[in-house]
Amino acid sequence: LRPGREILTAIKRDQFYVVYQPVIGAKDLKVTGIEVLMRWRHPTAGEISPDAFIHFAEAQQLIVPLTLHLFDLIARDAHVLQTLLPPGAKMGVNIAPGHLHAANFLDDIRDFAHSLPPHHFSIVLEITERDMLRYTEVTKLFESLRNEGYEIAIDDFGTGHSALIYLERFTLDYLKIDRGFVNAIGTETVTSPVLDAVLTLAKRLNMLTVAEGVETPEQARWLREHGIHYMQGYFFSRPLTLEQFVAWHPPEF
Ligand code: G
Ligand code: G
Ligand code: G
Ligand code: MN
Ligand code: NA
Repeated sequence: LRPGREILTAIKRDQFYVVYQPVIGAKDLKVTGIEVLMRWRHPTAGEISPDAFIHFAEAQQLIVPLTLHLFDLIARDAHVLQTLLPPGAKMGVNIAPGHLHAANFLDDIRDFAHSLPPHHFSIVLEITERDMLRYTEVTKLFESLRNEGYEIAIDDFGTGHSALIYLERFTLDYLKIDRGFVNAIGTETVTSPVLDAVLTLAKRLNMLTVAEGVETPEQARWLREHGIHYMQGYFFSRPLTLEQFVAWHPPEF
């Protein structure tokens, strides 16, 4: 299998599909939005990991057509998603650096926004911390995006390098705390001082916090007691196909 060469074919043959992971408000435990994740089911190779195909798409200069295809897939589902999510629901989409730097990025996001039912979804662009190093020249773009009402999340926070300087340089809306931190709650030590400090830092920067990879009720409780704003993870729900999302009910606490 040569994933790069096959990406365009796979788009044409409708081999990509999307899954949605609910994001839960920490106060009322209601669904406030979703993160959209892309999947590729290859007819012979089976499920191909997004880490692999996103990497290949970037290397082959195909990340823009692939992400535009993702936007089309979301638009197809949007009328159903609208019935499952409250007005103002956040829709988190992962953005690869190769797309963010493309000349048409802002237009692509506007087109995507216009393809959705009006006034229902609020688009959150998830940009990984490890990519932040390459973003010194995107201050203006971030400003334009935020002025037009799009929100920006720093994804996988805690896994990259030299990220703190970027928190001062850019105004960002959400800090998504990598699941590595969440995993450590209640295991390594009784307290989680680094995670505690990260939450305090986010508060000082006026950023909202999202905990990723919440797998147990103990983790959810710790996070809520320490002021997390939003949570997502297997405890609440795995990423779901649209069909599965329609049938899904949040866990009882
Ligand atoms: O293999 P797994 O159990 O993770 O599949 C989860 C769901 O993904 C199933 O409900 C299946 O219908 C859906 N799915 C798998 N491949 C495709 C695909 O190519 N297109 C769409 N739309 N859904 C798919
Ligand atoms: O989706 P998990 O289920 O396996 O995702 C693995 C990695 O792939 C994560 O880092 C996730 O952000 C990334 N990923 C999943 N879907 C997309 C997508 O549509 N675009 C980009 N750029 N990355 C994605
Ligand atoms: O990098 P990003 O945060 O966009 O990717 C999210 C990844 O985390 C996806 O691969 C998704 O399937 C995975 N994920 C979501 N919830 C959980 C969880 O509770 N535990 C684990 N181990 N992975 C999760
Ligand atoms: Mn993400
Ligand atoms: Na993440």
